[in-house]
Amino acid sequence: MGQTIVHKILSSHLVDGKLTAGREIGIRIDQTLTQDATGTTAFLLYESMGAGKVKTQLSVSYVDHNMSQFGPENHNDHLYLQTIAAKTGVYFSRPGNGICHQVHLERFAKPGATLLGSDSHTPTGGGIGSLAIGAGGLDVAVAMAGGAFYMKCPKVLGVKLTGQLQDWVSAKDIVLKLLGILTTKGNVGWMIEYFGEAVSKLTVPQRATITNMGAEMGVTTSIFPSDEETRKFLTAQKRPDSFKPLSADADAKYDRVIEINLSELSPLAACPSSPDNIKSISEIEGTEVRQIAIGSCTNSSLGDLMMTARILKGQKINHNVEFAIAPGSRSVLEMLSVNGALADIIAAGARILESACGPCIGLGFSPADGAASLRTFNRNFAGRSGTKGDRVFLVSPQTAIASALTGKITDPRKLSEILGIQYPKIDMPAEFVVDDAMIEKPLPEAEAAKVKVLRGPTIVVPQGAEPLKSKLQGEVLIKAGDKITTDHIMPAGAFMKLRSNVPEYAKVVFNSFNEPGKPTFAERALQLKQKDLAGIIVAGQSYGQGSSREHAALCPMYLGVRVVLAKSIERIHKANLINFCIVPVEFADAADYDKINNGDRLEIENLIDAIKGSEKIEITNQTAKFKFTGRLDLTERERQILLSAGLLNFTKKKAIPCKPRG
Ligand code: MIC
Ligand code: SF4
Repeated sequence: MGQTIVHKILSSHLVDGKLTAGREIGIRIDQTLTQDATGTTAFLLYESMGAGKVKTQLSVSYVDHNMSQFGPENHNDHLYLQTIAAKTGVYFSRPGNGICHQVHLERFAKPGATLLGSDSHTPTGGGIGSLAIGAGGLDVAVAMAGGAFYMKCPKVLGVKLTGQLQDWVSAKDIVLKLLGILTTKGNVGWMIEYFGEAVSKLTVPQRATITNMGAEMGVTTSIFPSDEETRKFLTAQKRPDSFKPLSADADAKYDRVIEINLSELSPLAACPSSPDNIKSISEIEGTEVRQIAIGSCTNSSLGDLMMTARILKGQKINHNVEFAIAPGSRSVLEMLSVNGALADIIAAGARILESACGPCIGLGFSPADGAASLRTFNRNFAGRSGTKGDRVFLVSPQTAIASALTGKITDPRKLSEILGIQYPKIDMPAEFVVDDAMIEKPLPEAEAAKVKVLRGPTIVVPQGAEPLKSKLQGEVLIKAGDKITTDHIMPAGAFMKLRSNVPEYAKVVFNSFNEPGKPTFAERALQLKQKDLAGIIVAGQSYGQGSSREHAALCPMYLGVRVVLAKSIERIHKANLINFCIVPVEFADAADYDKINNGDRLEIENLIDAIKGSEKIEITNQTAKFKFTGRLDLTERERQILLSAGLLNFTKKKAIPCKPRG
């Protein structure tokens, strides 16, 4: 039987296990990426492994998230990252050079390569045919040290694209359509592979918009074939040698196929406050909008910004709307300025934000109370914009600009009727401006040895976990509902500057659930810890959606949380829990969730024995006086990690050198 692209790349990188869906496999990682908000911890943990120079073909450290620099924390992190990169043979993309995923796509990603990134949107690289996977920083640190990356061998969902996008309908609408079908939960263990006649009509950045938002579905990654469009993009980026063709065999079989006819698509939006709350623009048309932003790693490519400039040429932003752009990379910004498009955007009344994550992660440009905000981003989780009770809609650049001109949510297809604006056809340049001056290359050995690593006083080396005890006694610290995101667990925005100081950052675990005048989650957890009782988190379905931030495990671990008991847990977060020795348990019978309350005392008699070899674990609710069963869905390796008190110890004990399969 023929192979899918996913299987071709997996089999050429397999170092452990067999390619049977659901079974654990280890793959060799060719490239890694880290960004500052997760990278500081990743490099601190990497240092504590004593691994020296990175063993990958290429590792890049980006600074793109924490760029507001209120106080010394962010700059301390930047200096640490710059010097540790120089020491360990890692490329360093300086602040201002752009958002990691956009820059990586432009300058480094390769068809057929494996890429592991400490950011959930690493699958952006799937747009160029890379098998690009998001993971926690510790997993990336292990990969930098030459270790394999472990995951369950995925099932492959083939998404067949047919037809042709109509004018004013975009790649964003394709992925929003798919989000409406697949939703943000229930897709753990799948990878998406795109195929079909319409693929060749999408540019690499359009494909990257689509693979980027696979992260919102919870799939392990998404990938496109590598074809003439890929060659064109790599040639325009002046790295034609990185090209290699890649497609599924004609008789490849997918585990499931979904077909999307692009000719039938219309502009869509993800409405507040979940990326899968999809409505067509016609359903929400006319809603008054006060704030609009174009940017983020989803929609900030040259094509997106040229579209913005061409539509805005000679127009003015509606006076009720604050409108901002954040180009995805310095190269995009420079090209806009050289070709004059930036002048048209400025003349229309746009605010120009720096090439960084910015408002996407609640760092500035938060909307007013009650104001609807339209963004071309990928996440609209409640409060992520920095405003409690926010109303954020995720849309395409075309819809965003149309609405910016009218002040109301507007179907861009009506722009010609309303303002006489014709659809601008955007041709990609044959050559991009390529200037890697803001990317520092690895140093020769002798020079690297002389580099002094700068670790400012706000940087605190994270502590490892305590070993688990055989008898666990603990208390339910929080009973949360379905679809709890890592933004709920570990808020970003203004708190993100505390990323490299776990004791401080841990104070805001589950901050949005804290009530004024009552002890916070962190205070209650530390009180329990002092009494030698474990903290337990109880949650519904799809716990830990969204970002890869391992702080959502590391900080609860610091506070003494030892068990997460949920109806289901998302892939990256589950791996992070295990890496930091928090036991992920799923309810065998979801009905037991209803019988547990905040503050209940739970007891597990034989925790270590269960971790050693059982798929079930018996739990007693001493408060409500009943016993129930939890599921331990763990691979043998994950059991060993838990028994070793986390991945760091496990790796120190038993480093797995990563060799190609012979
Ligand atoms: C996000 O979009 O939520 C982030 C911020 O990029 C995170 C990483 C982080 O929390 O640092 C992600 O997507 O993994
Ligand atoms: Fe940055 Fe937003 Fe992309 Fe995360 S989703 S990497 S915060 S732009």
